[in-house]
Amino acid sequence: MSMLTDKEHRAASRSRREDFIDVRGVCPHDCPDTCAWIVTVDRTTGRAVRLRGAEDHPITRGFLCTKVNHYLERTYHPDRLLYPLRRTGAKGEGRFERITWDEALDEIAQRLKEIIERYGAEAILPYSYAGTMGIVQGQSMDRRFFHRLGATRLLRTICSEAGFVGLRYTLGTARGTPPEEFVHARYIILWGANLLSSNAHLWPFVREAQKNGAKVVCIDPVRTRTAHASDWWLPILPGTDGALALAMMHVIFRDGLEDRAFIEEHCIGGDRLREQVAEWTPDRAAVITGLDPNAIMQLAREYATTRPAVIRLNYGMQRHAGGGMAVRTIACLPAVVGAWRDLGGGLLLSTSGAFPLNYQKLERPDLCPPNTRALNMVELGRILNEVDDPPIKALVVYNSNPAAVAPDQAAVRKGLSREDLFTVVLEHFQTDTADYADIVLPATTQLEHWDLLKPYGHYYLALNRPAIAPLGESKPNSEIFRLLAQRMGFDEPCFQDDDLTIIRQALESDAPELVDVTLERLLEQGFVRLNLPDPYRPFADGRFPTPSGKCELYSERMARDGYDPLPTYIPPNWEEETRSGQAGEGLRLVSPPAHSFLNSTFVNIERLRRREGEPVLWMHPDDATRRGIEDGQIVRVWNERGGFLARAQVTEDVRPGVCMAPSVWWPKLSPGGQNVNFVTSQALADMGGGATFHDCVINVAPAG
Ligand SMILES: Nc1nc2c(c(=O)[nH]1)N[C@H]1C(S)=C(S)[C@@H](COP(=O)(O)OP(=O)(O)OC[C@H]3O[C@@H](n4cnc5c(=O)[nH]c(N)nc54)[C@H](O)[C@@H]3O)O[C@H]1N2
Ligand SMILES: Nc1nc2c(c(=O)[nH]1)N[C@H]1C(S)=C(S)[C@@H](COP(=O)(O)OP(=O)(O)OC[C@H]3O[C@@H](n4cnc5c(=O)[nH]c(N)nc54)[C@H](O)[C@@H]3O)O[C@H]1N2
Ligand code: SF4
Ligand SMILES: [Mo]
Repeated sequence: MSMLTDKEHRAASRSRREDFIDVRGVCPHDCPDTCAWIVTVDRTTGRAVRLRGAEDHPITRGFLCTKVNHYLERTYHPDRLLYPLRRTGAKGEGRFERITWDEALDEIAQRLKEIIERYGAEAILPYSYAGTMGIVQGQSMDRRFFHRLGATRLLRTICSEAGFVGLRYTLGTARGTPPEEFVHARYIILWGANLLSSNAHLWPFVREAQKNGAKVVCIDPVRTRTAHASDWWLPILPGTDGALALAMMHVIFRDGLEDRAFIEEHCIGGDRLREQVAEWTPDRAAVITGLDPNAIMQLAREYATTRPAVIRLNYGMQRHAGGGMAVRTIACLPAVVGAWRDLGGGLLLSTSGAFPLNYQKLERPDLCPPNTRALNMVELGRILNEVDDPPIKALVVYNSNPAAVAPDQAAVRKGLSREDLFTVVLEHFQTDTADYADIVLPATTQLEHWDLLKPYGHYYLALNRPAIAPLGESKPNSEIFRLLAQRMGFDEPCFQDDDLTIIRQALESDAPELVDVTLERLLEQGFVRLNLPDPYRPFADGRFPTPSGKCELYSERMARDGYDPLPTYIPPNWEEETRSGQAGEGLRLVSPPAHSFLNSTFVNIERLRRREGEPVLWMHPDDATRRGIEDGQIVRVWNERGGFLARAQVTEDVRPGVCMAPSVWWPKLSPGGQNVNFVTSQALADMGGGATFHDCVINVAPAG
């Protein structure tokens, strides 16, 4: 790795082996892979000189992705925030002056106290997501602080809530087929999942299965890298996956391909489901999904008759009005065909439900006054502009970049610009969000702090050791909230806990999965597999942790919560907008992860930004021609909420009627200062208050 200058290289080759030390850690990013890594540190300089994937980790298998291979470059980037800053220019302008930590913390504490005095603590809103997925830096001291404060609670829904809730209705938990067991599968459906870009460590297992004769099917409106590497691409219309799954079940029941024994023994509602899907002919689903009815039939038959069969569902397909119900419906498929019986069969959306960490201790929800209000992070624009009684007067942002990633940016920025809003941002870099801050606090990166990481794509818990000292005056989030707690006069002992104590507390649990999972083992080995059977077939003999103990094809709980208790189809919002003519000549837009970025992280790393090029819009030749757009031309994309500029990439790799914008660019590093989230909407999905980023109608025209 060329993290060394020439001079350092010469010094390194002179120095002795014992001058270097390997430190075990783990990638903090919001990615299912949670890779174990090894950092080589030059003891003579204290500098990290090399970063590599752990060879002995069964999922990481010695490699990191395109983005994190450049984590050292990010850590030592000349733009790293190293000192606390106070705003001197207008909000959003980005002019700041250096101040001391004491000045920064005193000012924050004083402003928060004034706001509490005048408006009550609910006028304060924390805003965080998964900039780091670490328990210490994002799910402990911070949560304690805001609970004790009595601040408005944040519903962290922006990514996975709709699908998570839908999955739980059917299976009772977020668990699934372990990634390493995909090698045994003979039929693999990648459903709204671009593995090669966003779940790279599952791919080698899929590839191995494919080499052994498995068929790999990719269901995605876009012919992604992953679709190219698959055997069959089904270019579905966005937000219509539920209809496809219903038609698959129609064919399976009609042709007698269901696993009657599994349904009888381990499911509830088999007969009612059979009746429900009777109307879902492939012809009907074809009109909705834009797929060929014969393809739907073939998919259903192959899926039901090839074993083991596994579905990798990812979160892209649930960012729609009916995203929760679609996941709930697809999650019925493996039970209907009995795929859970087989090693390498089943379904994987998330494994996060398998990690019963001690959240009571970590987050101390008991410190939160009863009935404290909760607001949905997807609606930040609405919250900052419309919520009253009390209005939000202080916003504390950490592990998130809402001025890039939240939908309906015009509303978000109008809110962030409010002169009466006191905003604090904990960051590594001067993001668009940090430009709106009153106070910016420099945070440490994963090389500089302790943490514990719980993956959502496999079953290995991992420990992160700090490898280097904090750069500049940066501090871990945990330390910043400890210091703020002191300033606020919080004297509960939990505000004194240091980071290793927090990690110990996370593991204090009687849950069987955590038996023998201890800090000592983590310190020794770096990562530990949960205490689960090996190999692990989560529902091979049923035992679904639902209220009935069965896979709930029919769900009493859903009926109680106001949903159809049976799988059904909830159309995307774009369908209504298109039908009512409201959308005019509108195209549908999806904006999934760019290969070289991680949400909005890494966009400011030159090497990765160069690789991504510039904001682009993929569109089908038919759609381009109709609008007089040529490949390579700059286009304006807009709807009633706002717009952005992109370079048209005219390609048959996206289905007609759909455009794709790889995301999430920093607005301030984009032409015109706007990104895709100026057109996405704050509308919520059907379940869990989830976001609907890919449920979006746009107009496109050559830029004037
Ligand atoms: N490189 C990279 N990796 C990432 C991320 C990143 O930003 N960059 N983000 C991380 C995060 S936060 C998450 S949540 C995960 C998962 O993030 P996801 O958003 O699930 O990402 P993908 O796996 O790329 O799956 C998205 C795919 O779904 C497709 N899609 C969109 N709408 C639909 C639909 O209605 N139906 C179907 N069938 N497909 C649809 C998109 O075209 C895209 O190819 O990835 C993580 N990994
Ligand atoms: N159009 C569109 N929008 C999307 C999506 C999409 O697919 N399309 N995906 C959505 C999804 S799935 C998600 S999960 C959200 C993600 O949204 P966010 O969770 O906001 O993710 P990032 O954009 O990566 O921003 C994380 C920020 O946290 C900072 N950070 C990282 N580690 C630390 C730390 O230890 N301390 C502090 N203080 N800061 C840290 C990083 O520097 C970075 O600026 O975006 C959503 N937005
Ligand atoms: S972003 Fe994902 S694939 Fe890349 S190193 Fe981190 S965990 Fe691994
Ligand atoms: Mo996400």
